[in-house]
Amino acid sequence: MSESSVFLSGHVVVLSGGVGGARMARGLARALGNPARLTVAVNTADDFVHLGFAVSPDLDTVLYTLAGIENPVEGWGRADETWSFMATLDRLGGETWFQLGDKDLALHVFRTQALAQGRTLSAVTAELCRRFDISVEILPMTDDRVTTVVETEEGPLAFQDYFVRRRCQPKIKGFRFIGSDDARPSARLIERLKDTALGAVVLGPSNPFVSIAPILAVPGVRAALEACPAPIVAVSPLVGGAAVKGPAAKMIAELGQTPSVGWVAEHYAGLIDGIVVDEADRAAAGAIRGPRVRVAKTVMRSDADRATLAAEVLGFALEIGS
Ligand code: FO1
Repeated sequence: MSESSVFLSGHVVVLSGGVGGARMARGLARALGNPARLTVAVNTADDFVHLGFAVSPDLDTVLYTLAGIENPVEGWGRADETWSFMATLDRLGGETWFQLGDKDLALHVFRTQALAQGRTLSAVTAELCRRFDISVEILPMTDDRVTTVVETEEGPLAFQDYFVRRRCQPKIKGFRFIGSDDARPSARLIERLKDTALGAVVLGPSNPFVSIAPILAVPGVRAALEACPAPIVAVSPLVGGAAVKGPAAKMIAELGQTPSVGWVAEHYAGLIDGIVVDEADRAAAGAIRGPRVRVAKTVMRSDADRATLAAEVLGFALEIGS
């Protein structure tokens, strides 16, 4: 781990959705040495009520990953899971396209009950951090309802229908974040972004359309980012024109554009001060105009990889900020 991460002082905020963002968060917590220096702002537009349960996939993926109990293969759901609930529901003829393990189910029941009692998603998330002994601050982007609708050639699809039930097959035409105009951003997140103690903001290697965009669409968030004095660094979710995980490259192509690190830099133009790209994109990096570019190993296969990449990102932010 390069020593420069030791010298980046101050607090770090990472914007996260999906598995890649959660893994980046774990790397940053480790590279910072003190996890209390990290805040994860999490996309909640994937959330939905399923079988009567309030499910927050991106929040749970961050919780499990920071607690080190996530399913290491899928990245979502829990390790050492059992599936009695799903097996029995299947025999009853219930919906099983969205896999809910027995341990995972307990969290959905807990959250559903807490929300029904009038607690906010932020309060429930803070309680879960305490329960899982997580000292990283995990913030839902908003406590209001924002819901991603994927416009496809077959018509509008709810996010989990598109992502899980249809396995991202339908050609996309666009995205809508229902409710985002009326959503109030997490007050704590805005506070963090305005705090002079902020050392860096990281856009995780998450899907730009369905993980990062919903966070930026919450009124006040983009303005707070544009006004924040700390460097903003994006980690490219694409390597060699392909997504490390998920449908980002397919979505970009279906919108008639070319998936590349240049596309990512352009997509975040005006928002980011730097972009970290993989060694595979060293040549393409030369053509990037606007943000500064750092070439590093961005494919994370182990905790060591995550911490190393995080140290590179923090060192890059330090270099930009100085
Ligand atoms: N993704 C799948 O591809 N199949 C599933 O059955 C599935 C279940 C699931 C349950 C809980 C949870 O927190 C996430 C789950 N995911 C599943 C992943 C989820 O759809 C995505 O992680 C996010 O919505 C987008 O990153």
